[in-house]
Amino acid sequence: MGATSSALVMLFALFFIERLEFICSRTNSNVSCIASEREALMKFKGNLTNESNRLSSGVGKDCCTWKGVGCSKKIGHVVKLDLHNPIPDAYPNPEVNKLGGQISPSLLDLNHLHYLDLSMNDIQISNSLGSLKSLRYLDLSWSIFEATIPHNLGNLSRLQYLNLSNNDLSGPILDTLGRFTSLTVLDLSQNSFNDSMLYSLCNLSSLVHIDLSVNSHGGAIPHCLGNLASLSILRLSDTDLQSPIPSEMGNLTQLTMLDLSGNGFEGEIPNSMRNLCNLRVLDLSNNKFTGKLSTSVGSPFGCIHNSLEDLSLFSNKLSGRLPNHLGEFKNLERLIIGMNSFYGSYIQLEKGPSEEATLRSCYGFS
Ligand SMILES: *[C@@H]1O[C@H](CO)[C@@H](O)[C@H](O)[C@H]1NC(C)=O
Ligand SMILES: *[C@@H]1O[C@H](CO)[C@@H](O)[C@H](O)[C@H]1NC(C)=O
Ligand SMILES: *[C@@H]1O[C@H](CO)[C@@H](O)[C@H](O)[C@H]1NC(C)=O
Ligand SMILES: *[C@@H]1O[C@H](CO)[C@@H](O)[C@H](O)[C@H]1NC(C)=O
Ligand SMILES: *[C@@H]1O[C@H](CO)[C@@H](O)[C@H](O)[C@H]1NC(C)=O
Ligand SMILES: *[C@@H]1O[C@H](CO)[C@@H](O)[C@H](O)[C@H]1NC(C)=O
Ligand SMILES: *[C@@H]1O[C@H](CO)[C@@H](O)[C@H](O)[C@H]1NC(C)=O
Ligand SMILES: CC(=O)N[C@H]1CO[C@H](CO)[C@@H](O)[C@@H]1O
Repeated sequence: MGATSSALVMLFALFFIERLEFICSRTNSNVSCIASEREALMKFKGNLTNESNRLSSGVGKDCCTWKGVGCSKKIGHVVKLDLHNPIPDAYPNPEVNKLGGQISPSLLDLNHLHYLDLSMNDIQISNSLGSLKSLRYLDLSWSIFEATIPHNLGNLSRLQYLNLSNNDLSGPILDTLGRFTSLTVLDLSQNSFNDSMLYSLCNLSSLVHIDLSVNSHGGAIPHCLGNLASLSILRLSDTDLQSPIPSEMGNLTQLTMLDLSGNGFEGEIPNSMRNLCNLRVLDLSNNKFTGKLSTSVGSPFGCIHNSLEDLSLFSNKLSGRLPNHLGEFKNLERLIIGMNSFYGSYIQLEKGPSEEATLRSCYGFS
């Protein structure tokens, strides 16, 4: 549990520090904008359409006080641009808050930019993005108007947070993923990536959160994924993955959430997964897993019994008698086991230490 907390603390620290620095810089009237950076921002703004009140200048010429701009208190440089669309579903016209247009190369004059959030807009991304070498946080979710990704994005080797979700992307970013050695959070979900990229993540040991769900990666989970010792959240649902799960998944002891649903996984659920002592949510539904529960997650040994809160095995080819010791899952609140070939009348689930911690719903018993 302690180790999980530290992974989560790392994750939150990343956001919190960014935010804190932003607030400090915004409220400190002494930080004033560097002239060349003001010029760059003006050009950048000039190439955007519908900039709807973002980057609006406050009082005077100090660009550090502009909405969405953050400067470092220490060095005075612009370090943050947060231009996410605050009202993505504006009624009646959802387009009205979206930034449009192109990213101007003038952005490169912001040498110290480490935070860029352009999410929920309609922006044309250019290659200049790959030259913003100081970037640590990049959010382009729901934002890329033309579905291409700069080929040189891999040059952003300091990135800690990368979110490209919901862009209908397919393309060569995959070749360069392995260069993001500082990456903590990677979200490529809801795109059309069609090659197996998991292998290239194996050396990225800082990863805490991976979401590749809803793509067409295909292939298998590589054994080396078990190297990602800090991984807490792994979402791989609906990605056309196949083959058995490697037993090295049991090495990911910091996992709190594992979603492998909606794929073609087969074979037995590996015994080693009993060792996932921090796993709270396990979704293996809609796959082709076979074998008996008693030899896998349902085994009476291993600490997964203490942590699991939500378990779905719905729609697999699991069989055999439902093991009595299912009742030993102390914190299980939801269990979905329908569409399998289990037998056994019913399971007595033990009450947990408090009412909240007892099983709330249980589907699939025939
Ligand atoms: C940005 O705007 C300038 C001035 O209007 C124009 O010359 C330039 O072509 C634009 N660049 C892009 C990338 O749109
Ligand atoms: C810009 O906003 C106006 C409404 O203010 C809208 O009619 C127009 O479609 C938007 N243009 C783009 C490119 O989003
Ligand atoms: C980006 O990386 C490529 C190698 O993949 C290199 O050729 C190029 O010069 C780099 N670009 C910048 C701006 O550093
Ligand atoms: C990525 O962006 C989407 C949409 O903005 C958001 O819902 C999601 O939480 C982000 N992912 C991560 C891991 O932060
Ligand atoms: C992936 O998609 C591209 C087009 O975007 C296509 O050329 C390529 O053949 C596809 N690869 C696979 C393995 O399906
Ligand atoms: C991981 O690192 C090792 C040692 O540096 C290297 O041999 C291997 O090719 C790397 N794997 C990937 C997938 O990049
Ligand atoms: C990883 O898992 C494999 C297979 O379960 C096991 O043999 C190996 O000892 C584990 N490695 C570590 C570092 O825990
Ligand atoms: C160096 C500098 O500009 N210091 C100013 C910071 O802001 C306060 C008031 O907000 C001024 O009194 C200082 O002179």
